[in-house]
Amino acid sequence: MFHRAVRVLLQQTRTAPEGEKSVSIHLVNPSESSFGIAVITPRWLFVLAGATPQRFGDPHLVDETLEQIDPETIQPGDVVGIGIHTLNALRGYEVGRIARARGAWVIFGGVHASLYPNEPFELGAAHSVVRGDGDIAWGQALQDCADHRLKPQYEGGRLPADQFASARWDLLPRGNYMWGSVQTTRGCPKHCSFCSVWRTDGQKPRLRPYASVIREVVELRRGGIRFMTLADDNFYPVSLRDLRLAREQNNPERLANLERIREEKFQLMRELATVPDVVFFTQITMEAAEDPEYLEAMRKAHILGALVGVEAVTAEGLKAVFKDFNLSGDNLVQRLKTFRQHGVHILGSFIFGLPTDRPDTFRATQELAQKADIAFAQFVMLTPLPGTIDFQRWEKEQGDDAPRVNGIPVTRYWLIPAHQRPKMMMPHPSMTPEDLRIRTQGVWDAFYSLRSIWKRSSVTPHLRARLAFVFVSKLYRQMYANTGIATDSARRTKANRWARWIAVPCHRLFQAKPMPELRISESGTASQCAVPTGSQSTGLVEEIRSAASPAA
Ligand code: B12
Ligand code: SF4
Repeated sequence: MFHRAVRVLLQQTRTAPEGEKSVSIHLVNPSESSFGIAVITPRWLFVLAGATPQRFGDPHLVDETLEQIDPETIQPGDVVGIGIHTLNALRGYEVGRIARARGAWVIFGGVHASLYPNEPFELGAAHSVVRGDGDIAWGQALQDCADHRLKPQYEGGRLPADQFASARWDLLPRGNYMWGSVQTTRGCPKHCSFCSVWRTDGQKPRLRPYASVIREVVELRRGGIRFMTLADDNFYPVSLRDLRLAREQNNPERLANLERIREEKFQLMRELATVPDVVFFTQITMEAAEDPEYLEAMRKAHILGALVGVEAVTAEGLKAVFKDFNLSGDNLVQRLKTFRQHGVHILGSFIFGLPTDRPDTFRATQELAQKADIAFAQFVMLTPLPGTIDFQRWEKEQGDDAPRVNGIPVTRYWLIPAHQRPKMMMPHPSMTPEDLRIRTQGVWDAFYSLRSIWKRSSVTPHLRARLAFVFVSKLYRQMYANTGIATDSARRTKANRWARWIAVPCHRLFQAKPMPELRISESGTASQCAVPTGSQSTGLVEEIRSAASPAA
């Protein structure tokens, strides 16, 4: 609390250049639940801090997954930027109303505000909404606000990757996060029916110049963050199949483009491999298992874990979500095992509630998850997320007769308070929502029983790592399963308390000694945006061990 007060004071006393009114900029990541410690840094907060023009001073960053905003910190004339995705939009609107009542300018952004730009005005007391990428539009909105000509809407669009703002990791509060997050690519060429990424971020992968990625990674590691997630939608944007098809279609232009993207990924991984004492985690499609060269490069780059969207274990289920590039049955087990054989541990993501699911799907999924040697798993209930094909279809089916809770149609379920929100939105042909919920909870229980976790933890090299594995498994389960699926508020509160309690030892296990001696070489600084394709690693990272060289 004391540290927070000092931080706020420091930020408020930082004055703007003469002639400009000194206002504070606040960026708020809304959350209903606060745990004191969070697993992954909400990247957008630090990126928008990086996108905030210097003349406005350092923004005051509030991540409500740590602690909720103190309204007293907002003064009349301040600007409050709120980033929302669908599931935290309701709290975001509450924060917007609080900020406006304090006399602040309220600007919304993020995936949900981009999809529903009117909602923040209707419910969140917004003055303005930024749609799409905020890296440049945020600075424009701030300047317009200072010039008293703030527009109601800004179109951030999809920026080319060399215009992505870098995160301001110097503003990262020490000791609150277990994992940092660095994005290397936006966009995904696939088109899964339950996912909005390919529609909002586009199907053309936008790869950041590797030098700017490495600079962020080094900065985080220097500050003592050893574990980092590469927050890409899909770390394998070009598959061997894509290359083969381009060759077969005799399309040299496409082939050259795909080969360039692939080479840029290898270049990045060669550079990541030079960073000492780090562990990365990413999200990847299952197709990567067909590509041993790629998996080997991942291992060398210290990418030791990846979320793989398995979604369904049957061919019919995969077809239902437009993901028939995935495998099913024994082939699926083999594919998932391949990652592990190359030293990449898997967090398998499974969806329950597909129309093709039957009561025996739950047990089959649980057995497959155990058989495939995956380290972690999440079992999510099919939720139609705005911007997806599933949502469009479902909304159309519901028409004007959608069931309502407190007068709110379920097709706007994110506006229903969490404790009253139906757990299963899309009706299933043979199972009731409660049936689906109980069976899903049962699979979480079985996969995360202490006995199963302990057995899986044997993949770790030593006792400390094994303990970390156990704690993280339990934390993951508490944060995502119990709070997400539980219906009654007592269970949610208990799960939150548990998560808070486990988060403390977990965090200690993830802490690492800072490495101030890490530097980026001159060549790295000089080659900022250029990506020399086909070249070997230029070795941007230098570890300067000499006591004589002061930390920069
Ligand atoms: C990494 C990631 C995670 C990680 C880390 C989350 C974290 N702490 O940051 C993990 C795995 C934990 C996670 C969890 C979840 N995630 Co997630 N996640 C992502 C992913 C792949 C990248 C997010 C990221 O860091 N992007 C980099 C930043 C810089 O980009 P950005 O957030 O889009 O911000 C830019 C703009 O939107 C804009 N902007 C954002 N905020 C603001 C605010 C203002 C004021 C302005 C001006 C602009 C602005 O400017 C930014 C810079 O251009 C996205 C996919 C995606 N492409 O965004 C999904 C995504 C955001 N996740 C999604 C979902 C659904 C979830 C979960 C609900 C899944 C679940 N069932 O549990 C949970 C929710 C957890 C939570 N409470 O936040 C959905 C959200 C869809 C929606 N309609 O809301 C996405 C879009 C993926 C998808 N499949 O559709 N996620
Ligand atoms: S689920 Fe994954 S593979 Fe499918 S479109 Fe979304 S990001 Fe791409």
